[in-house]
Amino acid sequence: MARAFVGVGSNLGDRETLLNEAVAALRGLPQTEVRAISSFRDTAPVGIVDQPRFLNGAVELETGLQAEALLAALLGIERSLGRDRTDVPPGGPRTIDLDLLLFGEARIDEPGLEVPHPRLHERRFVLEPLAELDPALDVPGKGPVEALLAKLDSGA
Ligand code: PH2
Ligand code: MG
Ligand code: MG
Repeated sequence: MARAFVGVGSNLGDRETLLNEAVAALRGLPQTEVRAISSFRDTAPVGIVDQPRFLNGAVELETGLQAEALLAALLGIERSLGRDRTDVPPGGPRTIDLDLLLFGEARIDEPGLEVPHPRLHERRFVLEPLAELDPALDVPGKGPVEALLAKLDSGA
């Protein structure tokens, strides 16, 4: 079993309902338990700034799935909740985004699957929900989430 963390985000449609539906779908995955859910926070868009504000959170899972199978399941949940990738630039608006942030202590670099998520350590909308779940949580190769947040706060 692995302890995995999934980032959840939405900036199109009824954001809160979509995040709750995503969590319900995560509960339905085989060999997988939802252990904890962060609060959902309203955040300013990062990257493409000219798009609606996001609702973001993080979910802690205990799973017997392999990382590749979990990723495929996350993409399936995105599709089931109306995610349409046609004609949308990377980082553009979406009904639902489920990102595999951490998979135990694993470091994975495969086409389509990079864990820890490559931009996790510089994104407050990811670090804050993770720190709410576990401030000492280790990001392999980067350090504890609370230290990564402190680094952002200091502007370093
Ligand atoms: N996701 C992005 C790009 N920018 N900004 C916020 N605030 N929240 C997000 O989830 C987000 C973003 C690409 O996945
Ligand atoms: Mg994302
Ligand atoms: Mg994504």
